[in-house]
Amino acid sequence: MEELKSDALAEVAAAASSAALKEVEVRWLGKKGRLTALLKGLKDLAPDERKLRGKALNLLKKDLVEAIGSKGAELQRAEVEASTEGEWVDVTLPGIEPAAGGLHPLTQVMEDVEEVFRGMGYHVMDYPEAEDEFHNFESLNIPADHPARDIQDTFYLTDGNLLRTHTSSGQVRAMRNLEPPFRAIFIGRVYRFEATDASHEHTFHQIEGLMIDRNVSVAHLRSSMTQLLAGVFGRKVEVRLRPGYFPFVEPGFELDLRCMVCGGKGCPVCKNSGWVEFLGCGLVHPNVIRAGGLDPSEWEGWAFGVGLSRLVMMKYEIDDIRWLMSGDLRFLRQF
Ligand code: FA5
Repeated sequence: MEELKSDALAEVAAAASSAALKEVEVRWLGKKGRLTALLKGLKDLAPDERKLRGKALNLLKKDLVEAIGSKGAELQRAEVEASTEGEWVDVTLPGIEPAAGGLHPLTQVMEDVEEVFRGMGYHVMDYPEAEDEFHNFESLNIPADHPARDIQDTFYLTDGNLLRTHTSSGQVRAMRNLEPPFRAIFIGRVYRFEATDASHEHTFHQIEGLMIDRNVSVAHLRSSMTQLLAGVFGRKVEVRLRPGYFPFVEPGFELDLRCMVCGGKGCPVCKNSGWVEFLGCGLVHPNVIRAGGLDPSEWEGWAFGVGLSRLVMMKYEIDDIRWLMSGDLRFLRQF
């Protein structure tokens, strides 16, 4: 029995790998293993001897199972250590930069414009994109038979409302919401059912400015326009003012900007004229003041509406307005 035990334990001790140990286990404890055979043979012995040998064999089996268990753990530890010995981490390697998004150029310029006007004491308001005819047209002195109401220019909704065609739709809302005198801007998306080209989109952004006070003049309007342009472009820009007709202002003007995409030489953005139509403005028509619930003999005002999309184009020299709403990452990654 002692010899058997020392044989078995010697084999366990000599096993150099988990696989070799497994073989030792099979050789002794497997179905046809040495110890298994001895245990099976017990049944042929006389009862007294069976009892004696059975006890000794079971003790041997217990010792062997224990020895195999602890040798197995030891071998496994060594094997894991050996397999990771050649592996290492270089903590000085530069990391992988996570992909980060950025603000759309329209949003960036929108925020710049808001800051310029907040600094001058303007309220920044937000009005609905889905509007009713009253706010988009009637209240602005645009009667039902005016061409701007033509079904071809306006996207009508099935419920009889429409997608605002300009931010001027907020003028009467502002007059009814704010206590005069006040100055406010409202920025947002507007929609027109029109053919697109390098400078025209069906969906674009405008900034509306509105000031209501006593004794308002065109000089106030001009100086605010100049401040807007200086604040947004941060450099001197060339502009020209010409008379313009909008039913909701009197007098009305249109302001053009020297095309910054081509420097005035002529390109598809300015349609080879060297100038880009940039904003409409004027003194608020008395009918609009009245629609806003104010007395036009006491209150006057001026208003302007800028094409924000065109402003972004001029600022970054973008040669086609359709890039702005394209969602094209090759374009957006440049900002
Ligand atoms: C208006 O929308 C008036 N509501 C502006 C206004 C406000 C006048 C307050 C007086 C007082 P107009 O349709 O011209 O006007 O558009 C104003 C500006 O929006 C234009 O000067 C131009 O810069 C821009 N714009 C007009 N149509 C488009 C278009 N399809 N795509 C891109 N920008 C456009």
